[in-house]
Amino acid sequence: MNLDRFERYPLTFGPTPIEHLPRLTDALGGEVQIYAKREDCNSGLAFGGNKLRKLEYIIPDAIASGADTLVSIGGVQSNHTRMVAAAAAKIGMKCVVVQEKWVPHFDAVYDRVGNILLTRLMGADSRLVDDGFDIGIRKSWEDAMQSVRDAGGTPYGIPAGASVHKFGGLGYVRFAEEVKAQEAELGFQFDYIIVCVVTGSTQAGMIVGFAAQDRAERVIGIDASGTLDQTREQVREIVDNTADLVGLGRPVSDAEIVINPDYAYPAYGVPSDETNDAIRLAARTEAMITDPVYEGKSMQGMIDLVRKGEIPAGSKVLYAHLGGAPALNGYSYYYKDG
Ligand code: 5PA
Repeated sequence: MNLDRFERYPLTFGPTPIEHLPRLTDALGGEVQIYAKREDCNSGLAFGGNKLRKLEYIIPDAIASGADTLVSIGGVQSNHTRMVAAAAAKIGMKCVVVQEKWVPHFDAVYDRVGNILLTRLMGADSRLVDDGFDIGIRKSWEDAMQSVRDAGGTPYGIPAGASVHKFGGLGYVRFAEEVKAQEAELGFQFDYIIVCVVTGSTQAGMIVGFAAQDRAERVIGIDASGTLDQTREQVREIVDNTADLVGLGRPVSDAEIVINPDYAYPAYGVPSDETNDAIRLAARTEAMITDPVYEGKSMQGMIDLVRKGEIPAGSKVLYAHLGGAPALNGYSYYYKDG
């Protein structure tokens, strides 16, 4: 397996730090050591996050295609569309992003603040449409590509979350190699890696990368989509494509794809009381800011699995913090009292 043969356009600072979280560890009983890998601090581009690691392998293909406009899609508070807008600004391309009504959340400034504000600020043409949540290929996205062609431009399409793109899984294969190198420096190995999953390529890339180290089943995906079957199917597809692409040399079994559906309630993009409690706990113990759509749910999942003893005493856990904090601004009412 060799990632070096894929061209990578650097959008991140380099390897992300792994930090111990001693106060969160203590708050959860002190028997399981909690660490975080700070993908949320991975770049100076518009607050960074997991999508930049994926886009590093996609941007060279976009440039080689001769395109002049990146076209992508997400919800109103999509982090992904923010990151595509950032990459476009950085490489000097235009950007069109479709923002669908993925979330049944009603806040007067939801479509004015946070991610969408930043997206607009970076010059992207952000188009609000009424369609509901779906991680698959969308007509609104195909229409947006056609609109670029009709205007005489050359679009380069990036699907939701940069996931079902042929190179979408590569960034997080690299993450697994990076963790291995960092573990060698730390002098120990992590027993579990916790990661939020929605469109799938973050976890799928990790699964392929950790499968090469024979520990893919230690990657626990915490579903935040609420559409488990579709997410699982999409992860499976990206795992297979990515494994082929990098030459993993063996099939990945279903048992190596671990996704826990228990924390996605009440719906994609809507935090439960338990999600909000998890967000508060991480903020108050470690000043680590997680969001109500993604990382708050994986934080909730990690906390619950530790408290229930499903992650056994003595384990070391690596929480992959994938970013997403700007969305908090669209949910201010939940936190008006802290
Ligand atoms: C997102 C995704 P995957 O989509 O790769 O499974 O990653 C889930 C995820 N954490 C986890 C954060 C902060 C995320 O932004 N965000 C999407 C978006 O449009 O922002 C693709 C859904």
